[in-house]
Amino acid sequence: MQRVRLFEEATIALFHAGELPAMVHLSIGQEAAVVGACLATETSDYMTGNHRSHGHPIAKGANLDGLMAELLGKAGGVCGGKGGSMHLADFSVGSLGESGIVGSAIPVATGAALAAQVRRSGQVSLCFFGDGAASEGVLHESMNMASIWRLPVIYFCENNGYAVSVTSAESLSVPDVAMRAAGYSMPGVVVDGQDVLAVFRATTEAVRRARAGEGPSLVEAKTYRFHEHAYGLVVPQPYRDQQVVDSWFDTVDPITLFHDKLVGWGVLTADELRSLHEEVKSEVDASVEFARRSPFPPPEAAYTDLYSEVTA
Ligand SMILES: Cc1ncc(C[n+]2csc(CCOP(=O)(O)OP(=O)(O)O)c2C)c(N)n1
Ligand SMILES: [Mg+2]
Repeated sequence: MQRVRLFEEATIALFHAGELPAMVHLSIGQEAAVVGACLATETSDYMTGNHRSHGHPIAKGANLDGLMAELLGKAGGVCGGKGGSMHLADFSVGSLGESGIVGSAIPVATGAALAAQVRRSGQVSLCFFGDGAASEGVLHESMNMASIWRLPVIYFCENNGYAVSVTSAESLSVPDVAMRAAGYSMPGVVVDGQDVLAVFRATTEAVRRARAGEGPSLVEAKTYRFHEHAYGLVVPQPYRDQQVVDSWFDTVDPITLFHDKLVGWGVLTADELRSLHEEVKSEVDASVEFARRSPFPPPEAAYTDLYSEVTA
């Protein structure tokens, strides 16, 4: 969770320094949902994200250097600098990719689950999406097919309460996205998205089910987006009380909540947590330096990676 948080805080600094070629969608506040879910999978399992997905490959184990260089559009980036913040993919950790088109990775994750089933590889596919995407047709078509074919997929909704400025109460026909699982004969559970262990437990059960051939599940983590929809974006109409949002850092910060638990249980001391923080900070700083040193891709690179190489 610290890796995700500090990586994203570094992107805020890069944005202000004018080094970031685009806006970034931050998952600050949502780290427990991101990390708790990924921890329930193996590195070899598949994962897809969305536009708010720096944390997903990080939690899946991706090296920070390649991710940071990708955000700066550099050749050393995990996609050669051609994808940027919203199109990270790192096959080495099962991260199949993300996209700025809301909902577009949902059928990709479903297809990956079908491939795993056909190959009997034992892999599962973890599919992240938001509350806004939960009302797109593509999720419903995917869940229907996954249920009929008992595909090993975990549909994981990070319900942060908003799709840009539209509240989930305004856009959802049901109080919980998880209720929609009933329409596709799969379990649907709501979990406290600020509690990393609760998310881990709920996702672990969904992963167990998927691996046992029992089919897909839907997990909904109720969480909070602490920053604006995209950092640097100004939404002309105020849609939430900034004082309330600011108070979330004191009341529902998943890192502070887990920190307090670990200290309370005597698992780690506050000093040990501070040095962990410093260790991660150095790792993130090193990734920024790596990204800065990496060159931009040459113009000819525009003509490569256009088609996949089909291997036997
Ligand atoms: C198909 C599509 N429709 C609309 C948009 C514009 N858009 C970008 S992010 C977003 C909101 C997505 O909300 P949600 O799924 O809840 O994810 P969150 O941003 O809250 O993480 C919208 C409408 C888009 N990029 N793609
Ligand atoms: Mg949302």
